[in-house]
Amino acid sequence: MLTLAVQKSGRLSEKTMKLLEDCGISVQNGATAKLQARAENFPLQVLYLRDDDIPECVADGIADIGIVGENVFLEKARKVSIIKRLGFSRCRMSIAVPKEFDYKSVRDLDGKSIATSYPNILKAFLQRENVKAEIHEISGSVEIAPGIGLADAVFDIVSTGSTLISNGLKEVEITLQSEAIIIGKDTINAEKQEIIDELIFRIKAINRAKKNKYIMMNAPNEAIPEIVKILPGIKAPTIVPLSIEGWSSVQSVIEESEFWERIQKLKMTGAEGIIVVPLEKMID
Ligand code: PRT
Ligand code: ZN
Repeated sequence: MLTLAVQKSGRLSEKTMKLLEDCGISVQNGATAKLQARAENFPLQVLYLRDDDIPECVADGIADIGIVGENVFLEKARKVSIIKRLGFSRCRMSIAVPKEFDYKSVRDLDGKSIATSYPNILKAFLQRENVKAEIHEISGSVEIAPGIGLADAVFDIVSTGSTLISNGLKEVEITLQSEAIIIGKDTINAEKQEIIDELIFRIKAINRAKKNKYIMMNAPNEAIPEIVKILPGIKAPTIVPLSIEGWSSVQSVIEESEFWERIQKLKMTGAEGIIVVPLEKMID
């Protein structure tokens, strides 16, 4: 049995639960569950915690792995490592100053005070940049600090940037990009490692499917050699004869990023009735 620590309720919880569901793991949701819940069809127990407690819980062995924002993982700096990047809850950590502040470079922060809930990440950044600024740690509503005279600048999570703007601030330094990650200890027993491997295998299949689409079209047989060149597919496209003489149905998998460019080329070959459908899972 593997123990996974996840955020009980917050910006990570919905996508975390959706990920488990997509992996075919049914477990009671954090909103209704108590501290822990056992998955019905997978050797997994889920602990619902505040995100700030997850790195420590994993480091202490209370949970074997955890899902947290990279920002929290870096701030807490526990003896745990990144097992898998998950690509959701993306955000950045930035320094922002009042919009009337004539900011030219990081040197302008020398001698200033910066309010943050992430003192360790900020400290590392200031050291790297050789800036001597005072760090003012506060636990929430960081963005109001300059307005009430508590600090000259802020260091906080930014997603759309609208919170900064509505508080009269402008983003001047992006110090890191963050996404949800799975963290774990470096040493884990073989039985648990096997469960982690199975979980990662399923996550990869889901992520691969998200990046690809299944494409089907009808084409005159003489256009097929050209279409095959445009659509390499996983191995090679599937070609099935249609009931109309001289026509076939061509089916393949295409990467989302190449999608529009290839569609235009396919149309030029004489392909018709092009249908594109999302994929759910894709196994190597
Ligand atoms: O209760 P608990 O301690 O578990 O949760 P929490 O309140 O500490 O964290 P939560 O749920 O707010 O965020 C969890 C994680 O989501 C963070 O650690 C980040 O990794 C990630 N994340 C992604 C974000 C955002 N996007 C985000 N926009 N976390 C916070 N925000 C805040 C940001 O600080 C700003 O004040 O949302 C506000 C709106 O952002 P803008 O830029 O879109 O206006
Ligand atoms: Zn938190």
